[in-house]
Amino acid sequence: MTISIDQKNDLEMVITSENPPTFNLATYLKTQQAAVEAALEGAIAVVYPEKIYEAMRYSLLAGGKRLRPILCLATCELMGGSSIMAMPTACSLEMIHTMSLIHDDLPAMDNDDYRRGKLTNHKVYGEDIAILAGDGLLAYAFEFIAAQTQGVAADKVLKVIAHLGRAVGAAGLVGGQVVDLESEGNPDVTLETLTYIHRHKTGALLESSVVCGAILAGASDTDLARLSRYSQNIGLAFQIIDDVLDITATQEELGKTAGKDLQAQKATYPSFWGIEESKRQADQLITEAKAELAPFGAAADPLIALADYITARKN
Ligand code: GRG
Repeated sequence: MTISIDQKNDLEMVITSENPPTFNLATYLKTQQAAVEAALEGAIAVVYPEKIYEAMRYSLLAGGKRLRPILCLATCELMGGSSIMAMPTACSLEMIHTMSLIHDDLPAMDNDDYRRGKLTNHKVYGEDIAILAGDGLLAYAFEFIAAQTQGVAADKVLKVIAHLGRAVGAAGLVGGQVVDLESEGNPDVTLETLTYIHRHKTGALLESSVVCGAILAGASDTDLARLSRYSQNIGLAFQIIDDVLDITATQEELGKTAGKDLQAQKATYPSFWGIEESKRQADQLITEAKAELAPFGAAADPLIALADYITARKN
């Protein structure tokens, strides 16, 4: 008897269900990244005035790890929801993240020429259009959730919009960026201030990625609190590793200028702890993050593997 591909796959499923395979992060990331790329590609059409839509698409579709959307999809699925429910929010997280990178790279802020291996938005379109491309992405992100989310009750969509709005504004990214700008070149920045900067500038959107995925799936308050602690820990670990990579990785690996923190006289975790202790602190945060997921068992494998990826990544 010839075995068809489907039957062969069925056979493989029987074999693997007897010996459950370990979760394969590389395959998972590839699948999820492809799904996110396809959704982002279809999210913004180029219409009149074409220049602004092209500028928005230039940075949005420039690659990147797509970590925030993937965290959102993974958490929604962990809590019993579907990727269809979460995809508009996942895309909007990437729109917000991308707009924050466009504005962060402006001459008035970090003044960077490269991002995601390409020229920065203002280098291609000019500062005026880059500011507006960021504004366009930010506004569209909220419109996109409100207009495109399907299969989720309106009160949950509203909760997601409120959570994300808080994460982006002065209580989140904007606040973190302000303290970061104020601290530049100040040799007396404390560890508390540095942690404030990163919990807000980087941590707030990563937390929102996880929590919003859970809200969409209707997670309980207990699970939301648990997932919030998980995401706060991975958020801080993410930034510690970012600081380490700024010193240890090359421009080719990072896709942006390396060594910027030292050049701008920024306080970083390695400047307080050194590289090895910084890595140890990040590992400790990841261990604590993963411990929060214990009650979910094997269903949390994607979130556990994503936490490990944060410290193992090379860019
Ligand atoms: C949000 C309204 C609003 C304004 C922007 C400029 C600004 C306010 C905030 C700065 C936020 C910022 C750039 C934080 C750094 C976050 C960070 C570690 C970025 C790198 O993220 P990765 O490694 O990048 O996930 P990829 O390219 O992989 O997506």
